[in-house]
Amino acid sequence: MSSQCPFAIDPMVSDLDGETNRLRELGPITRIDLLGVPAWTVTDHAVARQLTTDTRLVKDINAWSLYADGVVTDQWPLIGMVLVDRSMFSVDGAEHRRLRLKTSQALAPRRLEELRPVIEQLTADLLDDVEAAGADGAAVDLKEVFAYPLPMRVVGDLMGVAREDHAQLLDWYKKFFSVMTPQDERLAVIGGLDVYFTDLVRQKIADPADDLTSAFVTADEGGEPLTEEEAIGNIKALVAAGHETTVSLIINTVRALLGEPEQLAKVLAGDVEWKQVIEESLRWDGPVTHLLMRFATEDITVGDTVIAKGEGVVMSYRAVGRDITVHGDTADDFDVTRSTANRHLAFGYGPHICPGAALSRLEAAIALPALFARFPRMRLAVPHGEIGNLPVLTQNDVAALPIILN
Ligand code: STR
Repeated sequence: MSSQCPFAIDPMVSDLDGETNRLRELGPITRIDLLGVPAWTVTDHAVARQLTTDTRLVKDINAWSLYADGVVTDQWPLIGMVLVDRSMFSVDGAEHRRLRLKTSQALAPRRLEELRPVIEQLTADLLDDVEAAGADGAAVDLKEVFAYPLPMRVVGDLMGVAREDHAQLLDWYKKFFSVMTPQDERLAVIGGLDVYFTDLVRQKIADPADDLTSAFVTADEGGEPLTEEEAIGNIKALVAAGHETTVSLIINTVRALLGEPEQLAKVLAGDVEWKQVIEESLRWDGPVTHLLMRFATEDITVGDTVIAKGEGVVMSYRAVGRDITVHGDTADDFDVTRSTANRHLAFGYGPHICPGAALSRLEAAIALPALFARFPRMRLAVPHGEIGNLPVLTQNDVAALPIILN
């Protein structure tokens, strides 16, 4: 290993801002320890752009020496983040473009306009649930009641996942992401997801419907269908990515605004656009803390650092969003009027840039104004500083957001 004492990422996420600052101080690319496993991480905007477009870094886990040599096994708590089926998330080059094509078509901004009324209705229904839960001044956990179900319903409809299965899926994914889940239980969850999505893909092969899963397995002008394994890999990636991250985008934005009443007032007065608020939230408190992982197929020199062939590289997108060379000395502040807000890499960069970016922005742009319009006197039920994160190392997951409606 290239460095003796890599910086250990705190699995309990007890001080995310402090950790982000320390990572940035360690340099543009630095050694970290991920629950006992060493890797490089990138904390710098320019280096992140450079390395997410460098074809010498690949997503295929077989290029990782620690995995190939049997040092990293299924006993590592983060194994599920890197050992995934063949899909658009784990393949590069021309095959990656083939695996991603139908998804980028289905999630193109123009196609998404058809979803707008659906998302508006889902939002209105969930706001009824919030109102019922918060009647008589009771504290409501806005995450659980509002932010959590919305993206799952949207991605579920898109992929053809039945509504009655959402509770089971959400429970599985909570266990999947939490570092506190005992490893045997996590592996059972991964097995359960595999059986679930295998059955779903087989059912769509037998009886295609109007959803993206069916599109994966149906031949059309776009060419050959994906294989069963590829379709399963893609749907797993899309359901996981499509719900967990957007929950955080919505809830972290609410948290930020409730902590800055003057900024919230500007937004509610129409002086700042929601679009701008959402970009600043993505930059400053985005859903993804550390994105695992790419692997070097040859030695790669970055400044005075050499990433050796076979080593793993993480993107610390939260640290990247705080880069002062891009966002200036106030990079650590949430500021809805910031002119550089949209220069974040919260959706990644390069060929693997999030294909769902426009969908998540659309969901947030519908959910947030509707929430504040319905409950304009909404306030936190606990002091702002008491709102902590779940023990999830890779994601920026607020534990709960208890609010009083008026
Ligand atoms: C979860 C487990 C699985 O079966 C497939 C995937 C692939 C896509 C991954 C997903 C994972 C975890 C969350 C990710 C998502 C892509 C985007 C999302 C990393 C490993 C983010 O949090 C950015």
